[in-house]
This record gives sequence, structure tokens and C-alpha cells, in this order.
Amino acid sequence: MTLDVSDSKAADLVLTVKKYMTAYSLSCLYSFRRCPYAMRARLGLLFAELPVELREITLKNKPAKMLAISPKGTVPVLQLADGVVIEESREIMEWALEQQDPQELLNPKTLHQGNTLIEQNDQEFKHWLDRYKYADRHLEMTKQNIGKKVKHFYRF
Ligand SMILES: N[C@@H](CCC(=O)N[C@@H](CS)C(=O)NCC(=O)O)C(=O)O
Repeated sequence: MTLDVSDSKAADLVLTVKKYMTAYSLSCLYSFRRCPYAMRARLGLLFAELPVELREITLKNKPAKMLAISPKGTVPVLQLADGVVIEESREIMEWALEQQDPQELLNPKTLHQGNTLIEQNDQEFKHWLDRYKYADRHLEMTKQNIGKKVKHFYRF
């Protein structure tokens, strides 16, 4: 049987099938196991209980498909089933929890705590961590003293 797509019922059917195919295809996450930003994205997806197709990459040999959708070349990158690309870890996490939030992490109290922690991590902690990692470029402080600044953020 051939479908005449000019027929409006057939066209509607094609649209409905496309909608279901999009809804049930998996988003694709380009990730790197040891990257803290990719971990953040994976945790967001995990807490949202959203399955994704995980594409583990190596930073030294980034896949052309990833660079084609996100030329800035950092992980994580999430490509949704409808083609939309989210290329910042925090936005991936927020998108995931906006889809589903079974543990209600977006409640105002948890959201405030989470945002505070993320700000502290991305600003102050990263500042001192980078200096600790590359202490030979920051001779104005001893590595030991930089280490104390880093340890100040340990809570667990
Ligand atoms: N602001 C970005 C930062 C992501 C980022 O810097 N990821 C690192 C890995 S941890 C990366 O992909 N770097 C590129 C490279 O090393 O070539 C985010 O939050 O997603």
C-alpha cells in the first residue's frame, strides 16, 4: 500500500509518528569519565532518571560528530532527540530536572543550597585548585599554603 502524503490524514499520521519517534528516541550525551563537569551532567540525568545514550570520548581525540554540533569542544554536550544541543553542564542538569524531578531537588531550599555550592565550586574552589595544580606558575604562594586554601572547601 502506498500512502499519499498530500492526503491530510496521511500527513497527520506522518507527523504523529515523527512526534512519537522523537519522544522515544534517546538523547545523546558526549562525556568524559573523569571530567567534573561531565559528572555534574551525568548526576543531573541520573537524579532525573532520564536514560541517555552515553558516548564516552577522549579529550585528545574528540569525535567529529561532537565538534559538528558543538565547535567549542568541551564536554559534556547533550543532543536531544529533536536535535537541540545543550553544551553547558549546569544547563544540562537544569534541563534534566525540569523534565522529571522525582526527588524534588528543584524545591526552593535544595535549589538554593545546590546553586550556592555550584557557585562556590566554579569560582573560589576552581581558582585555588588551578593554582594548586600549576603551583610552579604561581610562585607568590607556597604550594603548601595554596593546599590549605583548597582543603578549606572539603566538607565530607
Ligand atoms: N563550562 C563548561 C566547562 C566544561 C569543561 O571545561 N570541560 C573540560 C573537561 S573537564 C573540557 O572539555 N575541556 C576541553 C579540552 O580539554 O580539550 C561546562 O560546565 O560544561
